[in-house]
Parts: sequence; C-alpha cells; structure tokens
Amino acid sequence: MEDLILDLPTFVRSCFNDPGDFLDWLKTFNYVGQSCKDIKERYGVQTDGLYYLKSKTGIIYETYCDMTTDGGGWTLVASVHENNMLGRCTVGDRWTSQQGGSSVFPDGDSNWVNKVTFGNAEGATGDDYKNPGYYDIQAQDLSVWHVPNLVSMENWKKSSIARYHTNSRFFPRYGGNLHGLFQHFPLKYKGGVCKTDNGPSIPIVFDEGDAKHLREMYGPRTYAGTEPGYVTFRAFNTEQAALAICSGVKVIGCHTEHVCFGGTGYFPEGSPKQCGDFAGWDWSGYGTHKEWSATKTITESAVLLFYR
Ligand SMILES: [Ca+2]
Ligand SMILES: [Ca+2]
Ligand SMILES: [Ca+2]
Repeated sequence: MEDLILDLPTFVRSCFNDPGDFLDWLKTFNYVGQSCKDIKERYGVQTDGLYYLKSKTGIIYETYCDMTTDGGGWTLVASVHENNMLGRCTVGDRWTSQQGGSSVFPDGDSNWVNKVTFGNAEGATGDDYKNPGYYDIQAQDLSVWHVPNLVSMENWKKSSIARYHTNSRFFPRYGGNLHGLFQHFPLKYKGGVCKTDNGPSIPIVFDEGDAKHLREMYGPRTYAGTEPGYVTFRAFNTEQAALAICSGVKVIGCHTEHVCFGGTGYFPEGSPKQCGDFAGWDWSGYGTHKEWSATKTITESAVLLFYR
C-alpha cells in the first residue's frame, strides 16, 4: 500500500503518452476559482472547455468556461432544454413545472429561485442543467447560446444558431445573477400584468448570428409584439402567467408565451397547452414557423446561460 502511494506520481505520469498532456491535466487541479472569470484572471487561461470551480460554501463542481468570446471568462451556469414539447409541464420541464400545469401548483418547480442543481455540463444540450454557479457567482453580464440539441461540447460554439451577450453590467442592480434577479422580479402567476409589470429588457451584442435573424426564428405573428436586440426577464402574458426569459427580444405585446421560456407552472390559455419549458412555441403546430409557432431549429436547440 505504502509503495503504491509513493509510486502514485509515477503511476499517474505513466497514464499519459505526452508529458505535455500530463502537465495540462495537472493544471486543471491548480485552476480552481469561484468563476471562469477568476480562473481567466488568475492563470491567464485562454482555452474553452471544462474547469473546476469552487462555490463560497465549498462545493467543487466542473463546468464549461468560454475563455475567448469578448475577452473570455464566461461561466456556463445553466441550460434550458425542451425534451418533449407535447409533454405539458411533465417530466423534464424543470424550468416551469413537472407537476402537470395545474392551477393547484401555480408556482411550478421554482428552480429559478432555489438552490437545487441538476444535470451536467457536458450534457447541457441533452437535458436541463443547473450548477451552483447559478446562485453563487456574483456576475455583471449574461451570455446566451442557442445550441442544437445533442451537439457535443467541443462543437457548441461553432454549431450555435445564435450567441450574444449583454455588456451594460446590469446584474449588480438586480442581485448579481439570475437567482437574485428573480427575487427582485418573482415568477408568480397573477403577480403582475403584461407590459406594465415586466422585468428589465437589456440590450445585447451578437457574437454569432444577428438580432433580426434571432427574432425571426419565433412565429411571424409575434413580430408585432417584440423588438429585436434585447434579452427580457419576467414577462407576463395576457392571462398573467409569468415567463422567465425572452431571448433576443424586448416584449412589447402580451402573447409572451410564444417567444419566452421558463416560468410559472400554470398557463390558463388553452391549459395546459402552453405549460412547459418552451411554453407556447408550438401554438400553431410543432416547428411550423407559421402564425405563432417558432422554427423547428430554435425549438430543438437548448438555451445555454453564462455569467461573467
Ligand atoms: Ca415539455
Ligand atoms: Ca427541460
Ligand atoms: Ca396568448
């Protein structure tokens, strides 16, 4: 046993063909920070990929860091994935409700405001993902990627149908991250009315794709109620259901369920037809891109959320 311990460094080194690979492996243990921005600043790392992070309370977890976009330092904290558009607030609808879209559970699963974590970084395009960074990292800006389902991590960036970030350092005004923001703007059914009580719409800068193209991935009838070039938080609809995020648009209308995702667990209009992680994106048929329906491409892409 003692021999094994003494020989451990030799043994570990022997697992790598290239001494350079061994050094890279060793470095992943040295690179521990509270966020990808920390790691970037401390070690000058410039490679996208998985890194270990440590939360304030001591949880060590692994997530993907975008170390290149706009100077890098972006931490993947969550992904919102729709596994079954026809399952209306059923299994997998973690960002709304897995309890059936009933008025009995109007708040749904509450994952936007709790500290429950699920999924894994590498699986972020195959299921929902949420790590401790979601509530632990004090961020300034948000970056969003729409990545087709099941694309492998090494191809996320080049396969994204849209990538953008905010650059106005808006998070500190609202609690420093999404967990804080949704305390300021609770996702409560009947907690407000559309247009007047929506949360902030923050201007965005595109890293892949453009504002017009992203807006036009939603149903044609939504265009009159949106403005491209923003990310919006907590948008109510006509029936006072609260949706969490409207990606790529400012909402100026009330049919927010066709352009926003996540939120409360009860959507009265056509109940439970608008209940689910991607809400009513299929209102005029699945992936048809007619009337109120989004394209199949955006419907079958996960939304990856990053902080910096
Ligand atoms: Ca669903
Ligand atoms: Ca989901
Ligand atoms: Ca509606």
